[in-house]
Amino acid sequence: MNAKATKTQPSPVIDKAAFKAAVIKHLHCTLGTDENKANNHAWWKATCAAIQEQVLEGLRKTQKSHYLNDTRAVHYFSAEFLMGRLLSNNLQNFGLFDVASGALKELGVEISDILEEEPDMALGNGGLGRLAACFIDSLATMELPAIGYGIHYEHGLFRQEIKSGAQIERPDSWRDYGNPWEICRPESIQEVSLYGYVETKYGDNGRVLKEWHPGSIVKGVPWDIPVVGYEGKTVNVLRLWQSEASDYFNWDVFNAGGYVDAQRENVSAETISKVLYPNDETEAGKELRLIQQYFFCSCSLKDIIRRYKRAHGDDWSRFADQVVIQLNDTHPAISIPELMRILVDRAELGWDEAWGICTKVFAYTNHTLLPEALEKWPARMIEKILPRHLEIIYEINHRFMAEVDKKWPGDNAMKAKLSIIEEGNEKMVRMGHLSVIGSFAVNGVAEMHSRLVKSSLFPEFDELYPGKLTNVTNGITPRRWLKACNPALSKLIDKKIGEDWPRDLDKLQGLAKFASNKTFQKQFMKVKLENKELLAEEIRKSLDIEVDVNAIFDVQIKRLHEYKRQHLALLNIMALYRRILENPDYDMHPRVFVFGAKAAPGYKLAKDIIFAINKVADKINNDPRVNNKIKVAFLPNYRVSLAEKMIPAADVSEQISTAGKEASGTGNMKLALNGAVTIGTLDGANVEIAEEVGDDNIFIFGLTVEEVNELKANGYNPHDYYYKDPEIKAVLDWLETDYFTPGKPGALVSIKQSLLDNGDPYMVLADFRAYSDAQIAVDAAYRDKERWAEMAIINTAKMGKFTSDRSIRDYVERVWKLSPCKIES
Ligand code: OX2
Repeated sequence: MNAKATKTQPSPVIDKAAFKAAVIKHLHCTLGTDENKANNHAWWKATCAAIQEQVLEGLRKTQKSHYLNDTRAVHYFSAEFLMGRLLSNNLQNFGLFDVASGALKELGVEISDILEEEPDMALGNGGLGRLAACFIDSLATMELPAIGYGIHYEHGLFRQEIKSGAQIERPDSWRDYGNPWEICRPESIQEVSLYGYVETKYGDNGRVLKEWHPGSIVKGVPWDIPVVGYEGKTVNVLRLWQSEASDYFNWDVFNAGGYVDAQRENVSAETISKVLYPNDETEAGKELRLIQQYFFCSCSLKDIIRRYKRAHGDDWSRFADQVVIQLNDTHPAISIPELMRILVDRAELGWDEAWGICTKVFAYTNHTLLPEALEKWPARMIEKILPRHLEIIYEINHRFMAEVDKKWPGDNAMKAKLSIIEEGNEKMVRMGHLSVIGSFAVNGVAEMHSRLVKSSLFPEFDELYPGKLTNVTNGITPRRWLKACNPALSKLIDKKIGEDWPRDLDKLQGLAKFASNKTFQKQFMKVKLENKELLAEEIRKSLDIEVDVNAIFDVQIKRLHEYKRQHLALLNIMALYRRILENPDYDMHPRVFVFGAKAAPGYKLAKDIIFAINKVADKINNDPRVNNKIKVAFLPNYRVSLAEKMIPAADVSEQISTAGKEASGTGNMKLALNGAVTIGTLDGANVEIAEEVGDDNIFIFGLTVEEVNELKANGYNPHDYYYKDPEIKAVLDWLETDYFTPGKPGALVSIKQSLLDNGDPYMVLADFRAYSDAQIAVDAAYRDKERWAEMAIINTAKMGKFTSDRSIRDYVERVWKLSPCKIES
């Protein structure tokens, strides 16, 4: 029996006729074309313009209400926002998707075609940037006063092409033909200082005054992207800064002489926001990257202060009541000394008062324990670009060292360990330490990760500041990751449990009681099959590979990184292939392994793994002996809009990182929400997913963190596994031949080398057998159609916890202390 459908879908603000008229008006008046001439791109732009009328109306009302109520707001500082496409979501949020679709149909246009015209806004690398995008969606939906601050990159994450199996990077140009959503705000331009030197002066009563004489000044031009909440009530903004040359010429520095050469080394203003650094989880230590970070932090802080002053003048006493700033990783950590500089040098507050404000304003999210991702900047570099900030960092550290001495008197080793400054050949500034010291709250992104942050990354900080370190488990927006990307499943769920799950995802729990209902199982799996047909079509178009939609769709989508272990999946595929060659009757349900992954352009082994997957795919897909039991499809240019096609079609979700390495993962949540069953290690949020769905509805395998550490401590030797397990040996040796790369033996050998000669840093061989066995268990489970359907349904039903609305609620309660603001119409 169907639950009574509660009607809480956003009700459309305009009807079909009005929407159609708006589209035509924009076709004529905004784009200068007409219905006969317009191509899909023009229809897309006109449709965006039509909905943008509603968006801007909502934005105006929201800003007015926030201003009149003088609300406390959260400012989400992030170097990355991976927004993807906006049209479909904006339509959904205003309840206008069906209206628009109907209006366009009457004009002879298919909405699905025009949605494809929109370039992804790919201003981020992966999970960290997408998390920021999900969070601002939830903030708007929950009617919380919030603003996202970031960088208006001219080029987002590179476009990936695959040529002869290898990744090629091409520039991404998401704004080439104009972006219909963004609004330039020249009235809010800010200026940012760089380089130069610091002059010490003495004011009245001997007060030391520092004056920074910058070597150059650049302009920050803000572009606002409206962020529409579900049901369209609150429309917040994402403000992205673009750099431009300012007309300022520093006569002061010029006249002092000797700076001309230094000036020549400076990066030109326009370069600052030119391109997103494509390294996920690696810190490149490049000067331009530090400048990018400072650039957007400085612009954003000045913007916040301008707004604060409009209401409170020079009275700083309420600043920390009105403003909270969340630092998305350490990328914006330079904000801490920047706010100190503004308060001490500009507002002339005493140090203690300024520090008191600062440490009530900032909160910091840690996303990783990987040492290569923990940012450190050479003190010399900071001194060159931001001479005053280095002085301030030293002063913060000096006072902090006194605190450490109080707690651990005379313990110099402790001081060296906790200092913001790492001494060595080259003095380095540890941005993580600066962030922990300068923030009132620090969080990890899943329970297990936060536990490790406390116990292994920052244990002494936890002792020094009890209660500062906390957890907020990540989440994903169900509006994009179910409602918009999987309309068929959404409609089925609406029918079964009502329509209010997109704002209250715990409602999905109501599906659990139908998990063993045969009719519902059939309906659920029919939707899955339709989604698999759509993905099969995509695979055919993109790769010219035919896949069987009755096969198990096994999906691994994420950045390519050794710790994520795409090569573990590859070894298993090769092992299966070998078993089939040895025994043509090898019993397995047909499976399609689908990959999507970009490698950082400078990450050689990651690129080698992509190459190997493609080469193995070529061979297997074209080997008649395999008899279509295995297909391997590596879909190029993995991005948000491609994820939206892959996720609804997945049967199996691969989450196979080495335990302790994946802080949370969010793809794991998206896939499970869409009814995929996870095969995974006890890592990151997999642990919490397992708790929610129960052990019977997930395939957990492999070493635990404790076991990984123990094995490492006892001296892990991958050769033991190579010699003891003949299948491992055979598969690794296979990589050395020219079987997959005819005429080019050794083309895939780097993978074998990393797993043997290089010590297998992520313990792929140690987990291989357990993984392979777990895959056999998956195969067996899939053959019981009803049992599988039940598992898939339970996965969807139990994902309530992982809505980003819950994450935001946790932040609001534990960190931000914010209240919603109703928008007056
Ligand atoms: C990622 C983490 O690797 C991933 O586990 C997590 O889910 C995501 O952030 C969002 O919290 N760069 N990307 C990440 O960390 C860093 C650093």
